[in-house]
Amino acid sequence: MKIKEVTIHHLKMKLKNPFSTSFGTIVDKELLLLEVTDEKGTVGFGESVAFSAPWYTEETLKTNRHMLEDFLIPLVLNKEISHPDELLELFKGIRKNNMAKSAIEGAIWDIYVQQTHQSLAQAIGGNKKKIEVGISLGIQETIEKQIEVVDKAIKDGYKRIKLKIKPGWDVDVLRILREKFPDVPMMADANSAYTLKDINVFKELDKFNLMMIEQPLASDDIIDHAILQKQIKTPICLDESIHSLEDARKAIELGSCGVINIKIGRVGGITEAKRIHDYCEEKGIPVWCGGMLEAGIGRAHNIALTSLSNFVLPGDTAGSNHYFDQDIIEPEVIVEDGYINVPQVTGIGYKPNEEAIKKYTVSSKTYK
Ligand code: OSB
Ligand code: MG
Repeated sequence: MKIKEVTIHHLKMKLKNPFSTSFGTIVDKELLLLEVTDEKGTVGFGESVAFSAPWYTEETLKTNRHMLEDFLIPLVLNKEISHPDELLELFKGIRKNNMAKSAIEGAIWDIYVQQTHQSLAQAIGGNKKKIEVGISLGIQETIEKQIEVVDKAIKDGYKRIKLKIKPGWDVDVLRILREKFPDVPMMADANSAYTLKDINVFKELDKFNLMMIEQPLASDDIIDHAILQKQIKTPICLDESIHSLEDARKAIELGSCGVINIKIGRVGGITEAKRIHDYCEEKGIPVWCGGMLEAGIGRAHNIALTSLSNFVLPGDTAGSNHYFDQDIIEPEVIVEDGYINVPQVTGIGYKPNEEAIKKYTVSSKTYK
């Protein structure tokens, strides 16, 4: 294929429920939607999962636009690309900025699978026909409200419940939830809110039979995580610390984690995500697919990725209706009894809903 045109749409989608983590609260999900057209007129979509502010990683919507406009789009325009894997080499001279790279890579995978008449899952070697899903629940204002949202998520069929924790909202909350829901698969995500000085918090959490504790320590650390992992039996899952296959290799060699959360945006695309998956499989490290409150395009990519064999733990890919009144794809992503069916048709398996996209679009700019 030869890319002839890229349009960046800036979308703003109101979340049904504001999402609170140890850093703060997201009320509106803003995203860049990339519409990429090749010389045959095939159109592919990609989604940048960067947020408006750099609280999760250093990337933001604006840094993504800058990278796309000034570096990444000029690199792909009019280049002959025969397989999306080639983008890793093409983007090699640009350090990090993984979410920006991933947005354009996702759109190119979309074009590639349409032109080779296969589903995205099939193209990357995913065999699962349905995937298990969990749900990530934000910090609530009161314990009563927290119990209520957990109860609803269980009734909705989600296969595991992830609770966000922060200092002051951790051991007591988890103890109450564990007493109320003794058999539910549960885990906690700290988004880097602690240090090794908080070891007693983790020793307490260790008593609640959690599936794992996600990213307890600094977002750029793998050393202290290895020290912590030696002192608790609950597996540590790394999220923010893993940006590449190299990061995964180092963390696994050091014993910094027992599980890895793979996010396509954080690692720079589907190709790198698959490589991390393959490496973890070889090393006996289970993985699962994380979420970034994606709209439909990013969600569709996550579902295809999760069809790979070593995604053995439920991911954060909840149904569209958990996040938005209306998603930007048709059909929307539907969770039934805690499962999503992996689309088997050509392409990503969902069509962009042009009307919905238009409704949410704040601005669009085309590059050619
Ligand atoms: O740490 O996994 C995280 C959302 C935004 C940024 C970081 C994280 C999350 C979630 C929600 O946990 C996952 C989702 O429902 O998309
Ligand atoms: Mg996380």
